[in-house]
Amino acid sequence: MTHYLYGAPLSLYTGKARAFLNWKNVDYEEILASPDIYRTIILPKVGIPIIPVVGTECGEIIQDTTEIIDHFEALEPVPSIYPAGAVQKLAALLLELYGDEWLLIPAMHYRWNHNEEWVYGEFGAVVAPGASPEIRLAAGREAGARFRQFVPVLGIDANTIPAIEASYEAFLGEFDRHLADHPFLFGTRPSIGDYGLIGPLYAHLWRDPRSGDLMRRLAPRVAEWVERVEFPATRGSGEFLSEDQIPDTLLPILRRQAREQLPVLVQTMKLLSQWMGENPGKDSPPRMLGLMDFTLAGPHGAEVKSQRAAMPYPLWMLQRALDHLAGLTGEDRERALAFLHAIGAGNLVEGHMPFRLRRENYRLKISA
Ligand SMILES: N[C@@H](CCC(=O)N[C@@H](CS)C(=O)NCC(=O)O)C(=O)O
Repeated sequence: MTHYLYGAPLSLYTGKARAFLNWKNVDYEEILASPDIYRTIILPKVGIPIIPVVGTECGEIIQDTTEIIDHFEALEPVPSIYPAGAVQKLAALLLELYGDEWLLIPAMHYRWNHNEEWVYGEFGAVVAPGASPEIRLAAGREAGARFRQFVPVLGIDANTIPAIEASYEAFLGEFDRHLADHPFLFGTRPSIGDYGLIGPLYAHLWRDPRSGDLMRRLAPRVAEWVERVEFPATRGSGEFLSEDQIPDTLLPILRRQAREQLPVLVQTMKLLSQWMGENPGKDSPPRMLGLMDFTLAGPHGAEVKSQRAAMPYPLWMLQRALDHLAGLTGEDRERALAFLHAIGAGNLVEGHMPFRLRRENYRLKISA
C-alpha cells in the first residue's frame, strides 16, 4: 500500500516534503489538495486548512513537514538526512529553520510583488481545476488572497523591500559559491538543511517565472541544486563530509541567519514568556503574538526598521537545534560552541529556552 502526499505544485512546504520523499525513496502518490480534499481529509483531521499533509499506509495523517520527515526517518533510519557529526547536524538544523521561516520572506515578496497575476492562475488550477479560464482565475484570486495577506505579517513593506532583495541576492551569491565545491550543503548527500532551503527556493523562487529568471541569472548553480534536490536522479545516495567538517563557504550564510533571523527569534522568546506570564494555566499559544519591531541591513548597509508578527512556531524549530546542542558532551560540545561563536550565534550557547514547546494534535503547546 502506498502513502499519499496531499499538496500542490505552487506550495512551498509541499516542495520540501516532496523533495525528501523522493530522495528517501518512499512509495507515495501525490494528490492535489483540491477543495474536496480539504473538506474530506485535511479539515476533519488537522482542523485548519494547511498543506502538505501525508496520509500513511496505516491511515495516520501527518501534518508539518518536519514531522513528515521525522516519521519516515524513524521508519528507515539509514541512509539518514541527519548528519552524524555533531556540528554538521547543528548547522543543518539551523539551516532548516533558516529556509522554512526566514527565506520565506523573499519567497513571499517575489511571489506577491513580482509574480502576482501568474500565481492567481496557479491558485485557480488548484481550487477550480476543471473550470473555464475566467472562473478559474476568479477562484484563484479568491484563494490567493488568503496567502497574500501574509505579506505584511512577515514585515514585507516599501521600507523593507530593498533590504529583502539585497539580502536575498547576496545569499544567492554565497550559496552559488558554495555549490561550486559541493553538490549539497554538507557534501554529496542532502541534509535536513537542504530540505529547509528547498521549500522557498523551489516553489516560489525557482518555479515562479520571474523569480526563476532572477535565480538562473544570478546563481545558476543554485538553480541546478534546486533541480537536484527536488527531483533527485539517484535516491538515498551520497555521503556527508568526513570529520564533521563545515565548509567555510557556508559561514557567510550562517552568519547572515544569525544577523537577521536570530534577533527576531530571541525577541519572540521574550514575548512568548510574557504571554505565559499573562495567561497562567493556558498551554496553547496563539499563532501570532502581535507585532514586533525588527531590523534589516539595507542595500548600502544602513539599518532598515519595520514591524512583523511575532510567531511562536519557529521557536519549536529552534528548540530542535538547542535540544541537539544540549545533548552534546566533551569535545563535540566544545566544537559546537566554537561554531556558534564563529557564526555570531553566541547567545545560543546556553542551549535552552525558558519554556518547552511541543506539537500535539497538529497544534503547538507550551509548558514551563
Ligand atoms: N510548518 C508547516 C507550514 C505549512 C504551511 O504553512 N503551508 C502553507 C502552504 S505551503 C499553508 O497551507 N498555509 C495555510 C496557512 O498557513 O493558513 C510545515 O512545515 O508543514
